[in-house]
Amino acid sequence: MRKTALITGVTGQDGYYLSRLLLGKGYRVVGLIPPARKSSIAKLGQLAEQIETYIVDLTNADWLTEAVEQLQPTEIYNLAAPSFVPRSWEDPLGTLDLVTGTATRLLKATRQLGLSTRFYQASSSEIFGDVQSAPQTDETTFRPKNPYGAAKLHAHWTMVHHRDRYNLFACSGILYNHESPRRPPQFVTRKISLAAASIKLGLSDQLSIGNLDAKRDWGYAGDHVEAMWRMLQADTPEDYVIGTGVLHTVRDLVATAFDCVGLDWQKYVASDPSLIREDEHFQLVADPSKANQNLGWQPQVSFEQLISKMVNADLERLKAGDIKPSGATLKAQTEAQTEAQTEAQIKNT
Ligand code: G4F
Repeated sequence: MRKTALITGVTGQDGYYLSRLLLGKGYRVVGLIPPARKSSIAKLGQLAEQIETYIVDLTNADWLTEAVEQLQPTEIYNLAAPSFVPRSWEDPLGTLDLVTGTATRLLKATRQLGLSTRFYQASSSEIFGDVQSAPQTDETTFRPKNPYGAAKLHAHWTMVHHRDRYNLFACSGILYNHESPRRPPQFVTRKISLAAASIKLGLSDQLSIGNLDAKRDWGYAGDHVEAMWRMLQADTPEDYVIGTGVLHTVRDLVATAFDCVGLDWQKYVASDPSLIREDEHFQLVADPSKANQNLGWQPQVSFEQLISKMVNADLERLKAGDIKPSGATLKAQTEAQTEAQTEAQIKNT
């Protein structure tokens, strides 16, 4: 029988890559979309025609339960989140409700309806926060440092409690940074790829960046969604950290991106102290060996290939006039402007 996958956050980067993967495997894919974001389905481009949408307020338990009852999903992927970490300081409660509340409501609905649906919770390396050891595994102590990380941790424990108490097939993928040409430009990888492409084409002449020494474990979103799916195909529900296991600095990222377009980054990039996040001296890096051993998962796209993919996509889109170049004004943009630009930028990705 054809499997049905229900996805929250379907119009985001991961929603796109996961839907593409599942459609390729013959799934019926249904995206749960809040009424206010109905038009955002267009962000999925041609995939939108193959995905069913179900309009539902994720903060409304009855409505969400009705959706689960009607759709009877084989698998649920709970990806919805306001994923730009600094934003969570502006709306900690809204972040908690969307991240933790949605997970809780979906798990409760699955349990109450007596379904055997398999449940994937999108967790994040932000739950480790101020880590005392590196690399991290799913056994590492959680010490989140921001409302986003705290909300993701609460959702993680809620999932664990439901799994233990009600014997649900539920698991968390604790994902490290994962990027693609569909990443919105407020995230550092895309900010840099767009700037490198804009400067190469003579559309911009500088890039203001935060901490060049900040380090992250950056992987490709297309690889990471494969791990999500594999987690739900396993014999037993378990949690996994998913990352490349390799750390790079923002400086490496800038140098790699500018190298792709044959430019010396030092002529164009300046560090702006107002963009530096406080208290970021920890090393968030995955030990993906459990995912490798149990799921046979390993990243296929290297850091250099990822950055090259992103820079080349931005070059093409800028040449086609599909997106606006980055510029000195980018950092001063309001979030609403950034969002609007993002929608336009990814429409043809
Ligand atoms: O790209 P970022 O904004 O991503 P961040 O905060 O690590 O969060 C992403 O990954 C998490 C782990 O998977 C997710 F949970 C989360 O939802 C999101 O997907 O920043 C990456 C690094 C940080 O260390 C930041 O301080 O880049 C540093 N950085 C340096 N200059 C900058 C900049 N980040 C941004 N956004 N802009 C800068 O100018």
